[in-house]
Amino acid sequence: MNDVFYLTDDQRMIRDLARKVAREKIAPNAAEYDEAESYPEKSMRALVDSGLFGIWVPEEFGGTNMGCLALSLVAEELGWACAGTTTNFGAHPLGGLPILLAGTAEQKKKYLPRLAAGELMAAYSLSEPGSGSDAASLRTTAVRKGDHYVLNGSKQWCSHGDHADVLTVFATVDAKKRAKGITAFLIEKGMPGFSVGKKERKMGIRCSPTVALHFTDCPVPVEQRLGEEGEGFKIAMQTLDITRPMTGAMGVGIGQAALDAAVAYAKERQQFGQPIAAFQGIQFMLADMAMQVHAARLMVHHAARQVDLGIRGNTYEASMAKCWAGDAAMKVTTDAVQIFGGYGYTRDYPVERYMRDAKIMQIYEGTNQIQRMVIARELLGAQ
Ligand code: COS
Repeated sequence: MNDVFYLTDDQRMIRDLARKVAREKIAPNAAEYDEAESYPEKSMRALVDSGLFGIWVPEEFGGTNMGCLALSLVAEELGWACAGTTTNFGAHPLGGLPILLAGTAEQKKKYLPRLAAGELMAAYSLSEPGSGSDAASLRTTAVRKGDHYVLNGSKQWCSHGDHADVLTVFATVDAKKRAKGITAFLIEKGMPGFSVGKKERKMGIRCSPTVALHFTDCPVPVEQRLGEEGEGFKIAMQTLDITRPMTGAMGVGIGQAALDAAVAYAKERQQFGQPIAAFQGIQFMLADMAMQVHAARLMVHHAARQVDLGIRGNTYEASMAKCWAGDAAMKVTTDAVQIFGGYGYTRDYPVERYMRDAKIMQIYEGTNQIQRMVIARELLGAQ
């Protein structure tokens, strides 16, 4: 099988580094962290030591500025090893990119170098208990009082929020204005009136903490506002245009891991006097799985390269990549469990974890129904 021929030497180098870290340092501990639902300290330490946290940060702020395709290549490699750790990794650009997109010179200087070094962790918080897909209906309020805002409300489903030092949080200065009232803020851990709430008990990505955030009369200095009042929704969406390919890439990684496991098992498992790989029923399943993963990878790379080439408006392709790759991950991991038969349903083999982890790929960073809505809007225009 051919390697991805269009990668630059730098992209190849970063992919190979991520592959090495993923296979040597992350994969060996993935099952244990999943079983214990514990934070993957060793895996996260390996990521900090590898310098991978800085790949989306410009060089002037201490990063390596490798771009969206590189981020996707890394997410695929890490996703192959442990989707929970990859979710923790992905929360960092998700929370930090808004600073790059909309931050002042001071905000960039204050946060980006330390984010690039992995000294600070970032997270992103848009969803609330009552607003998920309809993100513009969020209810956390920000009321201006002199030189600060007062935030009140609760956020939900914040990936890695309890380990984040700085969080991009979206609140509204006027709920009646929907999207046009939404404003972004940089919230720091330990700010008075800000607390981390319940940690969810989840089906998959169990070593990635998913938490609620609470704001009770939380004073936030005006300097911590990101962009202007009312610009928050666009900042949120522009960020997702960059990170949805990365999320798709995580799905590609999980799918590839499931395919690799299924191929190996099919060659080894004997039934009716021969390896089950000799049966056309299994061969066709494996071929379909390979096509799903391959198509997903190409869609992810296409959407990511649009970002790197500075092509504005990759929303359509980013949604397609995220949606296809998430659906592919679910299908391929389900088929991998089927090929493993009863063994696949046990925790003795990794495919049941892959299947549980794949499910979130169809839900977070916008459900795949929302991605289809975005795609259809592009196709149909204003109705
Ligand atoms: N880039 C820049 N601007 C964008 C944009 C994008 N990708 N998408 C929307 N906008 C702008 C629109 O142009 C519009 O601005 P104007 O009124 O100035 O034209 C504004 O944002 C509101 O957009 P829209 O009218 O499309 O908002 P809707 O409420 O109809 O729905 C969806 C937007 C459904 C696409 C959005 O709410 C969404 O993505 N929901 C899922 C949220 C999500 O992914 N949550 C997971 C969070 S990460 S765990």
